[in-house]
Amino acid sequence: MTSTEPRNRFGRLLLGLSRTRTEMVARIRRLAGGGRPLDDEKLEEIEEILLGADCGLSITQAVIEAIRSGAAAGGAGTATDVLELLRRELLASFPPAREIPRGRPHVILLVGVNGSGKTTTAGKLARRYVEEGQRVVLAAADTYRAAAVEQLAVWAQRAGVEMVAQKEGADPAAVVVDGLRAARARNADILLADTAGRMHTRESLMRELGKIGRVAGCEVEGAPHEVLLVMDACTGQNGLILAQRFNAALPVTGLVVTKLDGTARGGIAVALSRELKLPIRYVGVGEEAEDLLEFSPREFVDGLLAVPDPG
Ligand SMILES: Nc1nc2c(ncn2[C@@H]2O[C@H](COP(=O)(O)OP(=O)(O)O)[C@@H](O)[C@H]2O)c(=O)[nH]1
Ligand SMILES: [Mg+2]
Repeated sequence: MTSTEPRNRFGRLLLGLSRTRTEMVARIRRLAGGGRPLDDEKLEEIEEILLGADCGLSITQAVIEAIRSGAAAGGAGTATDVLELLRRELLASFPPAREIPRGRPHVILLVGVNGSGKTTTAGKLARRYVEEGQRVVLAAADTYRAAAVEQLAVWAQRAGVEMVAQKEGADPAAVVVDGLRAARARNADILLADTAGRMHTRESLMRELGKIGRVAGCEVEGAPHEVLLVMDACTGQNGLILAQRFNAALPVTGLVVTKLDGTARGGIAVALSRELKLPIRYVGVGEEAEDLLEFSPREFVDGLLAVPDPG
């Protein structure tokens, strides 16, 4: 990190969303700027911009309809108007916040497809919770690859938390049970379990997820208290089906949308939350430990639509 990079959380969010913001907001500004009326051709372009940013069909259509009816009522249709409509529509897309049931230990499972960022997120969360003063145990329940355990071990060491693992090929549910028992023995507040990446189309792997959830529930009342589906922001609209399959195997309580820094299609976060009616718990905006931000709809929308820095 260079000394000129913003260190505060909103700064990190702004930085992480810069590609989407540049593509989407800068283009809308150019298009709608100059006070000329928004004719059909321009509306179509705005539609393309929003779809291109992966805002999804329903948000896009709602914004276009709102612009149309505003224009029909004699509205100016300036860039500021368009962005204000977009802001309102994006904000209205998020489901209401839910109460998260607390447990002791509080059990959090990270699930998702390969490479979505589960292990990294587990590490970042471990560190975050430790900084908040919580006692954390990590369970390395990705038993398919030895490298996954090593990767998590690095994070565990950095965060200074205990990690429970078994040998490659072990039953992931057994690792979670071990983790829970260790967490109880240490009087830990939180048990964070990383799991193997799985394709949502593989029935047996999806069943395994259900089993992990069930055994956790047998060990600790109400567990797993949180099942976080970790999704790469580049997943695109495909992510909807994927999420539905995971949710059917083990009810998902929230989303983590990672790699927002690497895409100009950050609208996907809003679209997923809207369509799945699932809250986003965290967003990933980089590879470092600090690059996992607690999600706030207002902050996210502000970060997405913020006026780009001049120069
Ligand atoms: N740029 C960026 N990279 C990320 C983010 N989250 C994870 N990664 C990277 O994505 C790759 C896969 O992450 P990993 O945690 O191993 O995925 P897993 O297979 O789901 O466990 C790694 O190189 C991570 O450093 C993020 O928010 N931003
Ligand atoms: Mg992993």
